[in-house]
Amino acid sequence: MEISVVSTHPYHDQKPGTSGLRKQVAHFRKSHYLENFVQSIFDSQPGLQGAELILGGDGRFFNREAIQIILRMALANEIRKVTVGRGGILSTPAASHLIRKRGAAGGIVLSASHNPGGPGGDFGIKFNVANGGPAPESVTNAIYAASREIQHYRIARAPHVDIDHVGHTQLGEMEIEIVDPVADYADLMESLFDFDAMRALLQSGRFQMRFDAMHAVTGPYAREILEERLGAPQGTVMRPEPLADFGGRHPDPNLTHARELAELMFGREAPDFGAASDGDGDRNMILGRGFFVSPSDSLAVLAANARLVPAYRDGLRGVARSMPTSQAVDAVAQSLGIPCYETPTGWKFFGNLLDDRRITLCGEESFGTSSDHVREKDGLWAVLFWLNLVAARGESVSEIVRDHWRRFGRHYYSRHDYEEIDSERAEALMERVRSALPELPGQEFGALRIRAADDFGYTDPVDGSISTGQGLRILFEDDSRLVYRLSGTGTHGATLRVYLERHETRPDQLDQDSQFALAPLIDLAEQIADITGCTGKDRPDVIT
Ligand code: VG1
Ligand code: CO
Repeated sequence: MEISVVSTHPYHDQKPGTSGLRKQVAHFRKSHYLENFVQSIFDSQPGLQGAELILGGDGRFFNREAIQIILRMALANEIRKVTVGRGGILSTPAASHLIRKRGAAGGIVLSASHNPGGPGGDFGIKFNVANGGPAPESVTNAIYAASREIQHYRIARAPHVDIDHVGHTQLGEMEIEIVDPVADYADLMESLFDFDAMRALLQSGRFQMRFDAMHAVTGPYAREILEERLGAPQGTVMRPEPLADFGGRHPDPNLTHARELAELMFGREAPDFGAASDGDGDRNMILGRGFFVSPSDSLAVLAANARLVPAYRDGLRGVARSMPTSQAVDAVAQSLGIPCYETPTGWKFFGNLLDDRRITLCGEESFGTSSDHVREKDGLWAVLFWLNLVAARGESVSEIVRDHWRRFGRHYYSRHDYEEIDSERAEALMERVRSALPELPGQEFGALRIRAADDFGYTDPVDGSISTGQGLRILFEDDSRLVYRLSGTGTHGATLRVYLERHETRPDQLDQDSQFALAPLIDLAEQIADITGCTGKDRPDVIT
């Protein structure tokens, strides 16, 4: 097949963020924009030549078009084989699993996660390496460097590839295999959890659940696993069909965007268990009847109860959390006598710890949790873990969490997001707080006394790589924390994230509203950073 070498010019904005390159669809459709980035992956990763690549996405607008382009570029760049999820569908954790299972050299996942989709929405592309995990910074930096120098890309003149039927085809020299996107992943889940106990729970007639797939990628996965393999009634999965625009909503599993589920779970006829996942299937929200499980608490509860799940029966080697995630899991690790690592935000920082077998579970406050079964966060895995716990303990979600708080105390936690702020103003705010850090230790604000303040940096204990500028931390003597960070996934201006945490052990103080329990810290966050003055916003856009 004829190969074209097309002249192009570098774009200078192709630096991957927290999780891949994310831009508005219109931006991705600029001439050669997608092609430049894909060629930069191939140019900077010579190990892909002659090897297998996994390809799929969350089904959002432009997914199918991008897959056709990438297939023709893969052929022109001498990839031996591309394995594609049928219909172009692969959730992020399913892609991670396929890379590992097939021994592929890497994978390309087309997703902008929880960002809205459609012609006016966002698109994204992530490259995962041979361990199944997101490319580490050394790799994303190499891709970025290649994108700044690119002069040509290679693409084959090839016919349109049918990606809607399972099977093998040949595109010139390259093999293409279209696979069922769900089967391998569902088998993996079945190998980890006690499906018999979960099936008995779901079919007992005294337990009801709902899963909101948000018209995103997890619909087919949740139907197969929950409704087919576990026998939950039809209709357990809400909004199950993946849509190119997610039905016009943000596929973001929180109480705002999973509105119907939230209304159901906090209503009079609430089911026992509710859950949701995001655009690409790597996030999870867990709800009990009238009860929201904070993602940081969720990680801690899973760690404390891991031995109740077949895959983790022998216990955990260690755990890790991203820096802004609450210290609830640290308390569990301490009681289990296992190490707890603190990494920068983003799943790529867990990869080495998992590969080096230092940790078994890890998670982030942003509704992300997973284990060593893949190298990505995994939404449905977390939902199944919770179902397994509920089945094994015979207790409700809220009973399990309240019992946890009684044992370990409660880490009141909240994240306040200020979205679409002017980038220069956001940088200025961060710079002002950064320069005030040295003065802060020792200062007192009411009952809060600052113990330390720094700009978080991380040295990877496995390969010694260093990542700096990962968030401004203010630590208090009572272990409360305040963190300021700018998002690395947005596509409109800057998003300021303020993370707030306070540990409470008094038994009669464990059931407060988080915003109320954190009020003094919330005031202090404003006082230190003058958020209102800088952003013109007197309240956050999103509170989780
Ligand atoms: C956010 C979250 C982070 C997560 C990342 C990717 O990043 O805070 O914890 O790893 O999204 O998740 P940021 O830089 O915007 O804070 V996903 O599900 O969007 O791939
Ligand atoms: Co996601």
